Amino acid sequence: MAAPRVLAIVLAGGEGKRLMPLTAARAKPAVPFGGIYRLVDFALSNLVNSHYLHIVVLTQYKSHSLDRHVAKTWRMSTLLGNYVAPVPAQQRVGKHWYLGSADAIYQCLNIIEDERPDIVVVVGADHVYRMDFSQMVDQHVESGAEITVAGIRQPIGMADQFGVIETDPSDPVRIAAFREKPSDPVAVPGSPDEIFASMGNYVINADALIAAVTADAADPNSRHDMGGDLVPAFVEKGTAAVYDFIKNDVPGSTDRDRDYWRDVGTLDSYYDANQDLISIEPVFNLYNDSWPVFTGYTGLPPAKFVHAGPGRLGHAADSIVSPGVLVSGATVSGSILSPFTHLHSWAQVTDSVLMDGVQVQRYAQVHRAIIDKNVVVPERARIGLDREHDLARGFTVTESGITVVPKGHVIES
Ligand code: ADQ
Repeated sequence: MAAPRVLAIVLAGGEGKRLMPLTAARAKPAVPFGGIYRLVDFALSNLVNSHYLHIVVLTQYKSHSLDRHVAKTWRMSTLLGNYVAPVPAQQRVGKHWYLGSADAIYQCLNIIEDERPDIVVVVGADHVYRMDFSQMVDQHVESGAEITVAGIRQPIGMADQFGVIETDPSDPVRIAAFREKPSDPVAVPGSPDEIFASMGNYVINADALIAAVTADAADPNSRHDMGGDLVPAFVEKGTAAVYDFIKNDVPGSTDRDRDYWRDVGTLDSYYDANQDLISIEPVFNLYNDSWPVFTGYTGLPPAKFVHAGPGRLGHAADSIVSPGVLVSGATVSGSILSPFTHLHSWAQVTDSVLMDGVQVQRYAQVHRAIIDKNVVVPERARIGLDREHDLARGFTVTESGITVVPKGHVIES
């Protein structure tokens, strides 16, 4: 049988309120991650590595840096007809923005109609993971379902953040019930502490998707959401299947990161996922060149470590150091340094994430902090060492004590 024609849609219009202040000036999928990446790079790399090369990225909220990143980084040769195209909300069907993720697809039906795919792969834009979507498509075609939802086991305490899937005991691939963010979740049979959570990734027959979003658009009671409205409608019809992520076999994965998937929806989960990259045996391995994560930086100078005199040995341990970084007589551990961060003599940076262009001046100390782009940490300043002082200066301090300094913040000396 010929391989199906596949169009991929990346839902990238989400606001990411719980990631404030990192999302104050940019959409969540554009939030920098792991030094040189943006969150959307993980979904896009997965699609490209799965050989799906007709991709539209639906953007809306504060989309400028996201549109620019996608257009600049992911521009492909059009010679073979392949593309990754950012599609900002266009108000094609009325004078309103996307009302929800299903409405975003409805408003872009012209793209599906022009492209005429057999199957549409719809994925979220703000998760860190590796996945071969072609394996999910294979199961989808074999099962005869109209929609297949990717599922992963998660702690039951997190049920109110996910769509929760209940399967049919006599046919474990069929979804018997699906509830979006329930307060009374049903656990996985035989595993009372876990739920089967939707990963927000769907494989859908193109005809069924067109019919479903069109019906949804006409329903005045719908919130026009993929998880809240569209998936439950397919479940009701009995045509929804689940693809268990545990089956996904990505080349080069280690036993440790084979089923790694993180929804970096909060500042604490964002911080933890960054730390997962650092450990000696990484929880998520960026160095798997069989399934690379692509991103945009080119033409940067190499990172440089300078011994700036007695007692000023510039070094970094247990850290990720991007190109363009300069560590001059400063000490770094357990941290992520993004391009063009510059650390000066006697500065100390521990267990932190520094975004592009951050400067840490002499004798300054940064501990368990996320510092957004281009912030200058002045001489002798201390960040992340005194919670009350950090709050008083207008920084965000998370439940687990991570201090977040927003983009453009001027820290007083
Ligand atoms: P949430 O992440 O809460 O749950 P949502 O906020 O709709 O759902 O975000 C899903 C994706 O759609 C994100 O990539 C987001 O950027 C994008 N998005 C949101 N609103 C959009 C809009 N108006 N236009 C375009 N894109 C938009 C979803 C599912 C759950 C599932 C979790 C997994 O609804 O069932 O468990 O993802 O994290």
